[in-house]
Amino acid sequence: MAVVSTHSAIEEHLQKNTNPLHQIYDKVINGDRLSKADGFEIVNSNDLLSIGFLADTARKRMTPQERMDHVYWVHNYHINITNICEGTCRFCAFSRRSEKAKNAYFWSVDEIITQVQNYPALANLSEFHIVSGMTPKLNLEYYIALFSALKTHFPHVHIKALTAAEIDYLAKLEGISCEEVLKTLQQYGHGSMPGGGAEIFSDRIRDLLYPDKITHWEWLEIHGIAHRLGMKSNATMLAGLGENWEERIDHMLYVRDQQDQTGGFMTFIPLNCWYENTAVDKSNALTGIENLKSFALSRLLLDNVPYIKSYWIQHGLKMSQVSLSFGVNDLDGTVTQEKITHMAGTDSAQAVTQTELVHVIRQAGKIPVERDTLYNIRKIYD
Ligand code: V47
Repeated sequence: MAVVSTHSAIEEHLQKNTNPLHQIYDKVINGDRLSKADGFEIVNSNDLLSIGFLADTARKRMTPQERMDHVYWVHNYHINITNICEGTCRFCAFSRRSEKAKNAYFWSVDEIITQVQNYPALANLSEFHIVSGMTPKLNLEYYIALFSALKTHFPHVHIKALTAAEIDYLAKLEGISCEEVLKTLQQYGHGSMPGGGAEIFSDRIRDLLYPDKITHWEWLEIHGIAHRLGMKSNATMLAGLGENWEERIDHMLYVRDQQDQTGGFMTFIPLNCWYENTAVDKSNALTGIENLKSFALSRLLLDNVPYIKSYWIQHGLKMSQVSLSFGVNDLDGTVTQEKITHMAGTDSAQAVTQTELVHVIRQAGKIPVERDTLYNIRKIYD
């Protein structure tokens, strides 16, 4: 009996003119850009294995040969300086309105330095991921002091910090422009920006759940400013807020348009909402299949963003492992000390070890690669 590999069987199936995904297959093979209508075609299909094949083919097309099977993670450490926040986002379980609220906290620079010094794997650390509540005490002067101290004590660690919403807050607090905030912080070691604070780029959902947050135009503009200043950044999409597929597709296309203009996005990260201690209905949660379609769609639409990340803290290590066949090539990191998703009830661990990450990546038939924030390779586990 002839042995037919699953991949060649799927390819044969996609090559048939009668297959609704046939035109998308042609575009992916030719490297042509997919349209919004193509996005709908993909999400309306239940041919999950073909969708995975298309996304993986798109991933391969944009990956240099020598990195073809690489799956990345970074050895990082999260710092959430305070949970006191003036924001009113209804999906947030982390924030506290005032310092008097139960479980409210605010760390001093010295406290943070001591915590990091006590981190057992400090020598291997390559990234600080710093996002926090927005409160007047956390002003530009604080960040200058924090970044200076981090660079003095841990010069080998890259500072990825401050969402666009926090940059906007600091600019308003200090009465200066976002560009001035970024230029100032760059002088003290600010290396790149994380992709948080984007939520879902839909005015409908924003009006319902985060009416006080910066608009999606402002979010994109601030990332554009950072890119023009030579900084790299990431983009997230928080799903499970009651948005529909059109809103998710539009979100991805807004990121793609911005990337065409300023080119500084490294990674796109589809996030999943967790609902404990929030005002969002958990019936909005994405199913497993919707998650896989979302990963695949991100890879297929965002033809100009090099990496797609599954943040295992929110998707779980098992779903993240499967996502590696749906266009994903990054699993984020070791993520010590995460608070935002844990306060909303995620069932993932607080951190994983390198050994666990290497194991799940190898089991997916890929090559585990530890990277730094900017995707320079630190170690290949082949
Ligand atoms: O901006 C808030 C989201 C984000 C909840 O750039 C929630 O490398 C789920 O942006 N359930 C922070 N999510 C996380 C983030 C991120 C994570 C990993 C890597 C990178 C990167 C960025 O978490 C927030 C918000 O969109 N969030 N509340 C919640 N209840």
